[in-house]
Amino acid sequence: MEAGAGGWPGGVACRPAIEMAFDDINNNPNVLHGYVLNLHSYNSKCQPGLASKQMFELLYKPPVKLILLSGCSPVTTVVAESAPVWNLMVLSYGASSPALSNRQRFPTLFRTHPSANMQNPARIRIFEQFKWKKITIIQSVEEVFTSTAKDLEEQCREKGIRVERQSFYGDPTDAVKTLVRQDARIIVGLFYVTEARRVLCQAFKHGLYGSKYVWFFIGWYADTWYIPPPEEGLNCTAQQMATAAEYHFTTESIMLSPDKRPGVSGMSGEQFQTRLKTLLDTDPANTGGFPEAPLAYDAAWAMALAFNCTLGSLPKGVDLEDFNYNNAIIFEHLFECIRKTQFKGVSGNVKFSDLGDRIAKTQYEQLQNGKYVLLGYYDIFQQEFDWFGKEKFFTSRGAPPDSTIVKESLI
Ligand code: ABU
Repeated sequence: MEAGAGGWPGGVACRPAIEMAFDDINNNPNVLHGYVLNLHSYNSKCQPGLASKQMFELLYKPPVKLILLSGCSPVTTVVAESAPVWNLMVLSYGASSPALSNRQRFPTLFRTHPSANMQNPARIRIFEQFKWKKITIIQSVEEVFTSTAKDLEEQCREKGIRVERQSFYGDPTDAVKTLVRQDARIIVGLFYVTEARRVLCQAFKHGLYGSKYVWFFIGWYADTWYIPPPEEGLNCTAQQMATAAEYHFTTESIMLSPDKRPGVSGMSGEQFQTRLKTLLDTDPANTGGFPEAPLAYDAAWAMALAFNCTLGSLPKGVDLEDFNYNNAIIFEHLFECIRKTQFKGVSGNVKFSDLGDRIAKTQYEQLQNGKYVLLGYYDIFQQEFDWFGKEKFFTSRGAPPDSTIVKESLI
């Protein structure tokens, strides 16, 4: 399963990454020797209804499938809620929703994509850095963003940071007007990229950009995301969008291993990316799913290594090819093997928490003069904050205050 358009157009780069992994695994004599992995895929366009229909087709058309790979959060949610009924494991390479970290609701889900909640302590670290005690969240009403916003609000409250929250479905115009009325200054946006462009355009129209404001956007959009594609019919020019986008901050988990040494596939992160670029027809900076492609490649390896481990652990006389949707024995062995998975992938060390989540560091970037500049890193577990001091603001006074400063004078 993949997401190819819609909420997150990640399939454009993630599909070739998964195909590359299948080729590499099939050509590797040390993994699944004597077996050939076959991919059966559909483009669910990040639409959960369409994905449910496609999943039934996949399951009821032979051959029997051994595992489901899924992309974006809304699709992973429906797939992972249903999969246990067929004794199927789900590996997601593209789902960031914090709501998926729930073993009651998603008992057989593991993901190589870190949860969006990982970004929240990193955001709070920046709020503290610039002494912001009041922030505003604007989000679209999808579970992935609602659960992220709820966690951010709770964590801010614990740190004494006041939070206002606005949500919208589809058209953000009213929500942006409310931000203006509320005098929002430090604004965190949580939405897919099409909505991000609509919000930015409305921010431009309502003057919610420039020296008094700091915007935080999600860091996994393509580098040129704010340039409006003509088919979206946005009422803002590319120049207006670039003006409103200048100096925004982003946070995102590190998805490409910086280690130059090769991992289990024989490639380093950089070598993987160089190879992937040769398979794409479009500019990587503008290709959906390019940042997440290492997670997709590693999801396929996690699956293959777990099959390999299952082959070695099954009782005598039982083989992987005996699997059917009523077979709990093979399923239980596979679950244990994925749970224990640990390897050096092109996205970093792959290892899952008890909730099936991936652990990763966060990186900060800022758009400066139309280019993203790396500002630093935050490691949530070690609580290590590396800040390079490269941030820029519109005035020499530095970071703007989080609200209007009322000057009081004694008469
Ligand atoms: N980095 C892509 C996340 C997409 C999603 O969670 O739906």
